[in-house]
Amino acid sequence: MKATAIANANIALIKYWGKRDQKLILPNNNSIAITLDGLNTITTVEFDKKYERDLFILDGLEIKEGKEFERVVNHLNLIRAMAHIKEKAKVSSKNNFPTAAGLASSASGFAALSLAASKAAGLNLDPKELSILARQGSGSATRSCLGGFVEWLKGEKPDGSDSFAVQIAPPEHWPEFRMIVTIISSAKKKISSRAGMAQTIATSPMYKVWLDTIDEDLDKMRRGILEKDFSLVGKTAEFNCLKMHATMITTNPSIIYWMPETLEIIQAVLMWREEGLECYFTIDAGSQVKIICLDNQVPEIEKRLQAIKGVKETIVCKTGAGPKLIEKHLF
Ligand code: 2P0
Repeated sequence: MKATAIANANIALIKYWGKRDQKLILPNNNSIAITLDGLNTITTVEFDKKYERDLFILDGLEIKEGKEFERVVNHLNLIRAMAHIKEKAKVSSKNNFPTAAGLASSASGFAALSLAASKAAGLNLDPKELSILARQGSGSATRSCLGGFVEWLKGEKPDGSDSFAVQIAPPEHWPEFRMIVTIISSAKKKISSRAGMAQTIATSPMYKVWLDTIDEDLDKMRRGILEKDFSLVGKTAEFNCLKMHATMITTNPSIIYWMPETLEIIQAVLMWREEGLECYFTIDAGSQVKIICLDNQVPEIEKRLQAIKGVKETIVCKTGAGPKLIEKHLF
């Protein structure tokens, strides 16, 4: 009744922003992401009658209450109901990157938890079933249930049975594709994505435009990935990111995740492109900027990033694999 899983984070090229169902976590639009190698969560889960309550340890610290704890317990409850078991669980989880800094830790976190806990509970889920389960922990986790270039289908059904992840292309389809994650601050953000997207739907006049123009972005992105058209992928990702931030900025009260360093990197990327160094940026619900490029540009971009004062660290990621079970348990 013990299992351990590793899952990679993912970064969206076409963003998920807004839910049609808060409880089942059903999105208003499809999204497309790359699963990143190198940014991962390892989670061990054990169901056993020796545990009187669910225990959750994150990066070595026990979390006994609060929203984070409740989300894990709710997820365990879902899995207990699926497996017809009653035992409480011990969950230990470790991220190899800063939590909640706009680096999608909930994506790798709920993908790893879903795989480890379902296995520990005696279930053998296929990727579709796993992504439907992970989705109910955190929307972006749906996409971390497969490797490579992944689309999360919004689905139409009220029960969410058609809202899951599908692979557009495996990691080896485009070995030169890179994402450079820049770290400018490891501080936790003030407004969660969950609250931010709800506020956007409720108050931003731009949200309608977001929904009206999303299919065009999705079509271009799918085509760009399949044809390995780097300019199309980069331009479309950057534009989609800016549209999402436009909906955030125009909520009431306004949500601005960007910090001065964020804008500094944006300006730099635009300038580098004018100079012929082709790269693009994307930014999630946080201040960190991710730069999209091809492998031959990485040394030059890294050199230039290091010259920007506010950049603390850079992490170069390739497209990574989907989640898998591993033998080495955390406890
Ligand atoms: C994305 N984000 O597509 C978008 C872009 C943030 C900005 O998915 O409420 O943590 O758990 O479903 O998955 C972050 O949202 O939100 C996210 P919930 P989640 O990556």
